Amino acid sequence: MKSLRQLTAVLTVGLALALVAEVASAATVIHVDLWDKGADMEMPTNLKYATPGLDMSKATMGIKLDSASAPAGVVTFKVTNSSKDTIHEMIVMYLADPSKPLPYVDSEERVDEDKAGDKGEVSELDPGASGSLTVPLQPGKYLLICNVPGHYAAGMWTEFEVTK
Ligand SMILES: [Cu+2]
Repeated sequence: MKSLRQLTAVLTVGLALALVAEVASAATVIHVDLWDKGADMEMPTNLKYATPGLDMSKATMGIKLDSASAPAGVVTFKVTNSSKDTIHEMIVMYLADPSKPLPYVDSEERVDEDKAGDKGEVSELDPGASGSLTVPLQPGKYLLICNVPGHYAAGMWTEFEVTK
């Protein structure tokens, strides 16, 4: 039978390990703002990711982050649609090759989500609405996009990096 002293030592070590596990599993929180300049603005059609000569200052809608990176592990995206009149969403896309554009369906004016490496989404938020997504992410480059028709090409995407 263990002495009280041994038992106390075992309990202390156990508690310390539990605390370490708790800290390691805590999610990094990223705040995401889905913004636009209003539904009456004419949307650009040539601002897709990896388009040569991009001028993102022409974007009429976009995705703003309080941090563009997170350490590998669990990430929680807290997403707010700050638009007055337009539905937006946020999809996390893994960039297998960051030098290549995402697969795009011209007839639908949307990224091909199945082919592109979809890691999860907060879909179709009404103006003023919020939602969240918690997802484990491996190190690498990602793109956060809105895939409402036309929005991605109007500049509604942003880069996000997961570090080791
Ligand atoms: Cu959008």
